[in-house]
Amino acid sequence: MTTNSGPKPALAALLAATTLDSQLKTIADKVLAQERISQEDGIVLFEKGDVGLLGALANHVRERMHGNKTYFNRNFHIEPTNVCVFTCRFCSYSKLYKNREEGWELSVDEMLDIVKKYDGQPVTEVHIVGGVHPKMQMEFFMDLMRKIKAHRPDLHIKGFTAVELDYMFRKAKVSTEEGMRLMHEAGLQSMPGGGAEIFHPDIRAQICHDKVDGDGWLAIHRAAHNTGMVTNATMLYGHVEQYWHRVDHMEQLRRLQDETHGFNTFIPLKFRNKDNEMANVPESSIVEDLKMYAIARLYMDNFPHLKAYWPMLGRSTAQLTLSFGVNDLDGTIDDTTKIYSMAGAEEQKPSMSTAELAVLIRQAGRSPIERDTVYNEIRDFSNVEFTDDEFKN
Ligand code: V47
Ligand code: SF4
Repeated sequence: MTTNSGPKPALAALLAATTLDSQLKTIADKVLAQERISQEDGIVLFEKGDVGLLGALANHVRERMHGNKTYFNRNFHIEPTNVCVFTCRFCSYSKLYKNREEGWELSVDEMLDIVKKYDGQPVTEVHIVGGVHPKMQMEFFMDLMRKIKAHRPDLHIKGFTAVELDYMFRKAKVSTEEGMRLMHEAGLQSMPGGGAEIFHPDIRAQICHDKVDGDGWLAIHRAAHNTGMVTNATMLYGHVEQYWHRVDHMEQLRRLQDETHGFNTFIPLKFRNKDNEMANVPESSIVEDLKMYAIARLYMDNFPHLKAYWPMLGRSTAQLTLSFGVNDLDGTIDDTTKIYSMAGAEEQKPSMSTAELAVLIRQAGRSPIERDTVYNEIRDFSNVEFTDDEFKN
């Protein structure tokens, strides 16, 4: 962490402007004094904050916490299935069980073959996430994880959203704590942040009425933290929710983090409207997206990291977010993830080599740092020179 050196001239000028709204000035003073902002403050930021001021404030906090460092990791995805028992209206990816011949279902061996494709490559993480298939139960995934670990013990397994785990534990008739312990013993080391959407029941009733509710999502992450695992948290924004629902969502995460300190990263996910039941809902603008990242950085004061998921946003917007509070761009990934391309994401073939990702970060004036899943620094790519071959993926 770097130390606070006071606001940069541009931020100081914005704060000194006589036209600055008095509520915004009070909130900005709190941020500079490293005081926590309230839920009411969060709503004021959404309603009154302009993108310039929010960006300058969030950048101040980002640089106070991380300087120029921008993290990425080398990972790949396994999506076991897109068959799903649930019916989230924003989902462009899943197929109901009755239509399962239109989707895919991978066997343990097929998934192990994906892992083996990376033999000898310097990936550090496999991210396993998919639909909730009624026949793929806890034993199936424990078997998968044991086999991955037997093949490659150093590969970190980040897997399963709270939605998938909630279903698995209920089917296996184990408590959340017991289920989490068993999954951890089988090889699960951390959890991604998916399935959170917006916690408020009025919004869940409209967009994802049949999967685990907000309290259930939080209980699963609490149990993971108590088992010694770290997890991430997401928020699907820019659809039918109001600003106060976003603040309420962030508040619940901030409270759990005060209790457990088990969250690594907060990831705002922009709703995309292609080929889903919410195609009539317009997508948020880039300005709205940048404001969302900035407010997340200001509000989530106990979350060490703020991630922009570049396959969803596209490369240029991802670069911009690095000046709006973001200090992590997820991974090099390869093109095995389909969740976003099917929802209309910018990147239809999300794959970037380490060289491409490092240069993208350097072009934004930041220092690319390769990390492992739990943010141990592996290598600083600030001054590394790449060959033409290294830009290929
Ligand atoms: O919960 C689904 C989102 C999430 C759409 O923790 C959509 O490192 C936008 O959480 N428009 C799952 N978003 C993926 C996820 C994730 C991704 C990358 C990294 C990490 C991490 C977590 O994807 C779902 C949902 O919120 N999603 N459909 C859509 N149409
Ligand atoms: Fe299933 Fe996840 Fe799609 Fe919801 S978002 S329908 S839980 S795959």
